[in-house]
Amino acid sequence: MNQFLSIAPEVVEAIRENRPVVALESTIIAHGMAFPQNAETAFAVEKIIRDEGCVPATIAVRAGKLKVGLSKTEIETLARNGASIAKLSTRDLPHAVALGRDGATTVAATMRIAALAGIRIFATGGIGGVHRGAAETFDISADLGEMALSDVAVVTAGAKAILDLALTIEKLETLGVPVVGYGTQEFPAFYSRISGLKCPMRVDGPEELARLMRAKWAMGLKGGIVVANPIPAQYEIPAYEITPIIEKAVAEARDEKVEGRDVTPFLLARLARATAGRSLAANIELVKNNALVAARIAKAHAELP
Ligand code: PSU
Ligand code: MN
Repeated sequence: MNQFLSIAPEVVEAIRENRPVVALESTIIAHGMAFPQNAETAFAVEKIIRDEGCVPATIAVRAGKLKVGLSKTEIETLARNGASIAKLSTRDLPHAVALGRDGATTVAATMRIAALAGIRIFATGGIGGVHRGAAETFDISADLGEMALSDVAVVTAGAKAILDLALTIEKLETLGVPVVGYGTQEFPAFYSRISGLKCPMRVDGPEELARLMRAKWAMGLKGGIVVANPIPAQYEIPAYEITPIIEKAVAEARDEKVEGRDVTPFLLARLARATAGRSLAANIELVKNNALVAARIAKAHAELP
């Protein structure tokens, strides 16, 4: 066990007994949504995973420890103090650990910590990717690089529509990461089920995905799997409605010189405001749906002969 890890007893036991565990990130709590919806969503997601017979493990950094499995109080602290909590990607972990800091972990950092703990499935809302205008800004989320390194399957509603989805898929192809449509051939665009882009492969159901996971890692192929799971139809915001709003938010970010780790939270907050909360409602529902699918995959993976 890595000396920097601090794993909740319930999670340790489940991992030891090969019972299904689903990892969850904390940046979405601290920086992806506002209070109190962020706390409510974090608790709802953990409950969905428990109701499926799995153990949830929300991941963050506390006093320099890589914490796997947070208490209710710890989740609530992250939710209430959003803006003042550090957003930690993989590159930030050594500093936070060495100096005994606290922070919320992105998809990249959560994948790394989950892999260290031996957790193979992780549910998020949407992974980071290649930002629009990346040819000039070079803004490509570390989530993509991590996908090539950590052996974790990440259930995600495609990638956020604030990104350049075509370039995101290209980058994942270069990195050798399977992008698997879950019950669809279409690569979903977070708020919308349709992006006009295709996934290079498709599976139908948790057993097929579990077999893909085993095949990949048993062959010694390192790295993650993108499980592209579309938002349920009743909650989607059609692309023609959300696209102009996104374009406006991206232009505002550029005009206001928002950079680095602040870009994604800025865009999410602008969208929530511009859609009078509709993007937030969609975000909440797709996260819950991803948690449900991740739990089913975790069970199928634990039950592989
Ligand atoms: N998905 C959401 N909301 C979020 C994020 C994902 O629905 O807030 C976060 C994730 O933690 C992801 C991060 O890893 O945004 C990407 O940030 P960046 O683009 O700076 O890598
Ligand atoms: Mn970035």
